[in-house]
Amino acid sequence: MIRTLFILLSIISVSFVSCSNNNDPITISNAWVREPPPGASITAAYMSIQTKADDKLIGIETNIADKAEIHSSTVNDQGMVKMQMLNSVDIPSGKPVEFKPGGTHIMLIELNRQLKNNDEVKIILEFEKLGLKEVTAQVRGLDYKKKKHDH
Ligand SMILES: [Cu+2]
Repeated sequence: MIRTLFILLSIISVSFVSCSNNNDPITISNAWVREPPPGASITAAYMSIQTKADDKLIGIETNIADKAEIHSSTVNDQGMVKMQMLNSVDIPSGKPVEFKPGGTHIMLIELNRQLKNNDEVKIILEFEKLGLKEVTAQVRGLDYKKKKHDH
């Protein structure tokens, strides 16, 4: 009986420890999705990604869009934003990598439902070494600087 209790307690403490943030090799902060204009079927997700070892982000999965791609943005001479698909993004150990408007971002293509301000969206990041990481991103409203996107 005591032995059973001990095993039970150690299982509980192990699962408690594995849930704590300090032990997680991947830290995601400020994850958000831009609220698309009504009827639009495309939007972008942004976040800050930090890992405890050198790794690479190699894929994105989500159930809110048919496709999710990693894109980079560059501004050309005419001030137009050009986006390019990336196969992976290096995440160096201990240095946060920012996915942000005007920079590297996650493109959500063929949205399968209308996203509204404050909705929560699940996005799964796939890392080359660390595997999968589920992220909850908050949808933020349309009060942002508009830029012309040239796909
Ligand atoms: Cu894009």
